[in-house]
Amino acid sequence: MKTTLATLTFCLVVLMATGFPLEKKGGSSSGSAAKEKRVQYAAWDDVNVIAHGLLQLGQGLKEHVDKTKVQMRDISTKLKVFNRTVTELGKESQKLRVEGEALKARAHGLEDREGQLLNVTAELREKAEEMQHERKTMSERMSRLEERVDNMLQGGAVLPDTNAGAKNNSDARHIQLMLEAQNKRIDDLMERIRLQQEKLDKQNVRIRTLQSQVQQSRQRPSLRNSNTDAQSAVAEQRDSPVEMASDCHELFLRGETTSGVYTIQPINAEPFKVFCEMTAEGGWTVIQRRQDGSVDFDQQWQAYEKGFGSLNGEFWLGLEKIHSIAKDGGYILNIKLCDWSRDSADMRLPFHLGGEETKYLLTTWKAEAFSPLESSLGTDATAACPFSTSDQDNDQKNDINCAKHLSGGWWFSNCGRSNLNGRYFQSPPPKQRHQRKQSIFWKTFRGRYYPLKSSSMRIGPAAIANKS
Ligand SMILES: [Ca+2]
Repeated sequence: MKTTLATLTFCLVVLMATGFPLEKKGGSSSGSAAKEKRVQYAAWDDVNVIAHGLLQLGQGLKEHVDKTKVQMRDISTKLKVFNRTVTELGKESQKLRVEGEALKARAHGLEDREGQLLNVTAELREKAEEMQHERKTMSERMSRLEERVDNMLQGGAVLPDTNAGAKNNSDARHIQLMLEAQNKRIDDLMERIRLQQEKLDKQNVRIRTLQSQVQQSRQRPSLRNSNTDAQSAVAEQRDSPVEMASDCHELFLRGETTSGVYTIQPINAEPFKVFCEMTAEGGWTVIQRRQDGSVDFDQQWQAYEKGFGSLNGEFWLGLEKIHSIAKDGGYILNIKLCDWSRDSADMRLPFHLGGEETKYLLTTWKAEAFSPLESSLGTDATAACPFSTSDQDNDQKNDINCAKHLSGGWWFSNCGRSNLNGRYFQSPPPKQRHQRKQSIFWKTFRGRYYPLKSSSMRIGPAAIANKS
């Protein structure tokens, strides 16, 4: 461009220097023809020079326009790329925001749970303190009594009233028994407090991890990196044993409200799948379901230990899994029965299930006496019963193998009280008694020979049952 301008300027200067011969021609009208011709030649040269200059100028301008076009194209390509990047960044940051919100919500949920656990722990601690106080009072009374007994024994010859001595002795024995019972309760409570504390610690770890994740996803400058990191951190968290809920109620407390199949991991156990029934009061873990006879329940010890059937249909969860969920205590067993005229029964009993070494001893208890309905499972006389199958006879009938005599595996005592794992009979049931007695029955609901239409057994922490 500069060169073009220089050329043009040069041409103009040349023109000025020649004194614009064409104008001069108009100025001297009296000049000769020869002179005129010379002037005309000079003017032609000038025109050539100018034309040449203009040509160069034109070329220069064209080059400049071409260059500018290329530059414009570059700039517009760059702009497009920039626009795309801005849109992508916008999307990424939106995704991150959503993820951050989800993490925050989870952290919040965990904080709530921590609060609940703290309350429970405080309650338990209070109870334990009360117990300890009671124990102290008892032992004071005990030592006073012992003192009195000693005094009486020392002055035995002088004391004619032997009845009073005997009475004091029986009082002392009574108090000693009470004291032992109290001690056992205190030990139980201490153990529960320890377990609660363990859970609380795990929750705390989880809350801290989540909080730091939320923090990180907020702070990280590179959007793309933080996105993948947060995702992998969440995935890691899901896979870690701390993350898995220990039962359906914990899932419920974390915000799961839909019944269905979930994976849980009780403390000191491998993860496994369960069917959770989410109700308004909490999350129940289903351990048995009969409804259509689609699964054969006439199985042996190993099958009853591991579990069988389909979680969405009929199934037995498995003694080992039930034990691992409920081993910490404080669980309720909820049994539901239904007959063919749609009458139903519903029982809730606190229970404890021992491990393999106890043959999965089922213990049930109640503050008051068992109701007639409940007495088909537990009675005040025999509230604890080991599990039996046809290949493991642990029942209380010496001459009979209840499981072989009937069908399936159950906590058989005398073969005649209940069996929810018996054979499934469609309606109408067989007429022969010896067949019907192999069925699913509950003596104190519809009698010994009535094959029930459906049954379900589920377990949940006592906290659920107290709510309903
Ligand atoms: Ca037997």
